[in-house]
Amino acid sequence: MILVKVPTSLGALGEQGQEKAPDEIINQLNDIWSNEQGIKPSFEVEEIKITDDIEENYNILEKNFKENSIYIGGDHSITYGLVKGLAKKYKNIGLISFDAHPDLYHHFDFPTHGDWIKFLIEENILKKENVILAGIRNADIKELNYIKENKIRVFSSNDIFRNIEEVTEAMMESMRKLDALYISVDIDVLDPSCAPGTSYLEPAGLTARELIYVLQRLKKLKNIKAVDITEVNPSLDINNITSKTASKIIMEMS
Ligand SMILES: [Mn+2]
Repeated sequence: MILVKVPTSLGALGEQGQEKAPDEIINQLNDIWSNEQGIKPSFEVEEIKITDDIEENYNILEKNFKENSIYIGGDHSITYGLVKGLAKKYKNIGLISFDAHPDLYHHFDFPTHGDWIKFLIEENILKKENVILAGIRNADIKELNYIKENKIRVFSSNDIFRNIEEVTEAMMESMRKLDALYISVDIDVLDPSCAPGTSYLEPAGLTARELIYVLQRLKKLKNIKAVDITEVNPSLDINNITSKTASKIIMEMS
């Protein structure tokens, strides 16, 4: 598996620390001896060189997108450029975003970590019917209206808690037939007890076990082309819990 470091916090609008995550997460990988299938995957590590121009970075990410890679952010805005890269190679693409937030809140003229999904939809890079938001539990009213108007599929944290099997099955069913699938994980989809090292702590999230269970099932889909893990912030972490959890997610998805 190719691990691609994307060390940036530019899309987080002034927050800092996410740029330190790739090295820390890769460091923690050394402590995991095997994944839960009893396999020790081998990794090749690459890095996308980021500039201090956020819009230029999206072009760089799009141009450097490679299939069968796990991208390690960085703030969640990196997914915008990477999905554009995937969209250049495949026609009908899907996105499952695991996140406490919908990331549909429009801020400025360029995508940020709070609205990148809205940009992808409005720019016709991603069809709204091919988007699933998973783990949502704190949305702005404007975002909720957008979700309703555009009939975007949401499986909230509570939906996953109550019906993890059915929800996972439904995700797989709707994504199975697409040409390519992108899975994006914002670490704040997890409960703060499992991932304290992130900027927007949202109580009552998924446990690490619930997320890993869903991801292990999704991994069976043959059309997954890329995965990313974003918003880990080592500056806010406690005993490396968050970067360790992110490493485990990478192991299970490799
Ligand atoms: Mn989030």
